[in-house]
Amino acid sequence: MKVAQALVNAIIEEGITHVFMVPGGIVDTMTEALSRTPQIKTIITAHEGGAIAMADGYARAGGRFGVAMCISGPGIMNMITGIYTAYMDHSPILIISGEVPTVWEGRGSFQDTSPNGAVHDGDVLRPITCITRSLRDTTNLEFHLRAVFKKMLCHTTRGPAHLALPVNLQNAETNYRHEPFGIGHHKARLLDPESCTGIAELIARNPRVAIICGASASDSDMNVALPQFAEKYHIPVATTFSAKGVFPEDHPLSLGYFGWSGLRTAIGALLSDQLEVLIVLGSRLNMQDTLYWNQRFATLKAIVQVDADENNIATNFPAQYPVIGDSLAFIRHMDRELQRHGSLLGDTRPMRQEWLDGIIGQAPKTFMPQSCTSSDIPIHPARVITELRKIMPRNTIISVDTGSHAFFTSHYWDSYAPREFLSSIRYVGAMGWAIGAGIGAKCARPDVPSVVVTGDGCMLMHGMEIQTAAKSGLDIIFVVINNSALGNPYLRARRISEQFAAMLTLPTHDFSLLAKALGAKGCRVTDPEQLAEVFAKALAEGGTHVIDIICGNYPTPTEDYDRSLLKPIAATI
Ligand SMILES: Cc1ncc(C[n+]2csc(CCOP(=O)(O)OP(=O)(O)O)c2C)c(N)n1
Ligand SMILES: [Mg+2]
Repeated sequence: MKVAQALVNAIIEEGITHVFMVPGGIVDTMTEALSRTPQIKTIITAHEGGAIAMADGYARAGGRFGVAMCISGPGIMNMITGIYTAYMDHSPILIISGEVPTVWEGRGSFQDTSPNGAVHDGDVLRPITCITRSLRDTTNLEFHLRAVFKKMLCHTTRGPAHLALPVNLQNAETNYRHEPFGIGHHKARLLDPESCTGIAELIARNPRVAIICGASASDSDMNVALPQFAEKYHIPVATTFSAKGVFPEDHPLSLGYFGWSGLRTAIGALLSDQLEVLIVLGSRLNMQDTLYWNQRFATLKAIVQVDADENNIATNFPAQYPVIGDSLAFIRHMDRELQRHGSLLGDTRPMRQEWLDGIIGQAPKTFMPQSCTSSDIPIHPARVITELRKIMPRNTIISVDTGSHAFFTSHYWDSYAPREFLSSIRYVGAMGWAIGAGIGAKCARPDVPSVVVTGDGCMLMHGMEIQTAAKSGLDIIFVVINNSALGNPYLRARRISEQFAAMLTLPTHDFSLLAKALGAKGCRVTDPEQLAEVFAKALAEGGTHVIDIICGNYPTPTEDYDRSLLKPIAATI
């Protein structure tokens, strides 16, 4: 068997169903092997930037890993932004690239980015992958593959892993058989119970406790255990932006998400001077998760910070109770511990409820709730998201792009389970990512309804992937918040000058026509009263839909609030 076939077999063994790629001479052998493999659907994308975002969306929605393939040189370079995004968000992706035959290396051959080429792909990728390897001979195939899979999946190093295969080695013979890496390899349920000493007493003595769940906690599959734990001890739960849905956002104990464009209830509770103890599950407490490192986090009585990677603990704020371990293991351990303090926690329940009533019961959980029913023309994005949420089924996977539309979407869209709200706005936020990610998510979970919310600027960057969705027959609704502007910078610019704002406007493109040109169904909406009907029709019809919605540039739900927080920071930069 050829090495190319052995690698394809390994991907099948791991239960992966899709490979996203752009072909080229240097990966012809691999591509041909895929063409003979009915178990894997190979999606040929418009651009390698789309392929890597699709592999990322596939990994995030599916919970395993994604596979992206490309040629050396320009193929890899086109993937850079997507690889960097996956690296920062610890999204596991196997990136396979070809390389020139080893006898051509370093001799001025076309697309030679081998270790001996003028530019080496591995050198470029090293800072943004958890591992990069170039196969030098078949003897070490097993060792290199083990290293690549292990680093890609292991919970401390998880992320994009790169394997380069020179053409002659893709064609070389091997008898390698892949042993799949079972779930135990990357979902270690480890916890250091000693580090939990004293936490039960702390919670029992300080009734105003809240939990904030971050992105890495979503790997712990806590969707059943966390609500049970919260209900049993009556502890409210917020999530960060990137962990939206890890705790159902319509649960009576949900505070919603905290951070940029966060909900009034989450911001009210976590920044309240009554809060005593904050339990942080799987967040590094970075800039976004703490609203610019809000000093309230430094004045709490105690932070209990739980993370499987000790490097993430106490990096931004002191953690009086550092816990190294998995969030689900922590919840289970604390449940056993707290049972011993049951009556004490039961006694403090009314105090917690009174505090919560003051926050949750006070007013709607969103800022500017009136914009959800706005009849304004051009349409208000809050109205778009409100109508969309009403039509789409509860378990819809939504992929959200980067721009002001992201803030409207996250604010007014409720998610109810992990892996159903996909966004790259934690560290990177590259425009157009969600278009590919939504396609990958649909491939990973074909039975779940899928929607992408993007902007007109994002469409100009990666809208060509609409053709990938359409030709693959995928049921995806792409909602374009078409505000004729690079809205996010535009909103800032218009506070400064008309000339500055004018630079950031865009012509009003008709993305419904683009959709039709690319083989998808397209329509345009200008009246908010049409939204519900158009969404319902697209959902019922199936297929790839692009709904181009003419919107205005309204302030984002927390624009004024965010600016008030930024003011003291702005003075220091
Ligand atoms: C690759 C990339 N380039 C630039 C930016 C900076 N940026 C953030 S949002 C934005 C405009 C997005 O425009 P659009 O897609 O129309 O969304 P809107 O803000 O109008 O909703 C820009 C240029 C970015 N995040 N990513
Ligand atoms: Mg725009």
